[in-house]
Amino acid sequence: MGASLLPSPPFLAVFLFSLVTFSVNPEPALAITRHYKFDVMLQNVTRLCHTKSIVTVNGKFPGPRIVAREGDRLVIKVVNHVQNNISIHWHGIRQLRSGWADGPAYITQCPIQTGQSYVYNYTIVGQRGTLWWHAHISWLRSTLYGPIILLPKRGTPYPFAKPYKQVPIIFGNRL
Ligand SMILES: [Cu+2]
Repeated sequence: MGASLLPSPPFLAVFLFSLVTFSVNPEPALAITRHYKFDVMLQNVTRLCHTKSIVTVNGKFPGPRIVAREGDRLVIKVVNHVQNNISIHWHGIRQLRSGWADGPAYITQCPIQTGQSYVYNYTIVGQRGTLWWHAHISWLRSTLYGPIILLPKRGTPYPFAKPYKQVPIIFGNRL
């Protein structure tokens, strides 16, 4: 009598599996992993009729933009091809359980040495908007930087009217 009120074992197993799966990862199909490669290298750059060899990411100044949606995982391999030790800080990103990916050299990581690489791996949680990344060691931050654009989840509106167009504007040092 009392036993007939209990759910059958297979039903209970499916229910518990769903409960555990969806409480750990509520939207498994929506978030993706985005891969980037940052080659830190010297590059001749001309500004205001003046050419100078500077440290860049992928030969670009300002550096490449990172684009992700809220909930996405970012996997960014940084390879150091210059003579200086480097690290990259993902400015404003909340590093939840990924503090080792934050980037300040000698604080959360050893700097990446010449010829070495490091893979930054973190997830965007509860953030959208435009942030930036930059070198977090010595004077290298003066030329190593670029935008991080965090879009809302698919189907989630901006907390304001949807912009017609977006153009990141980055202020930096004159070379
Ligand atoms: Cu910063």
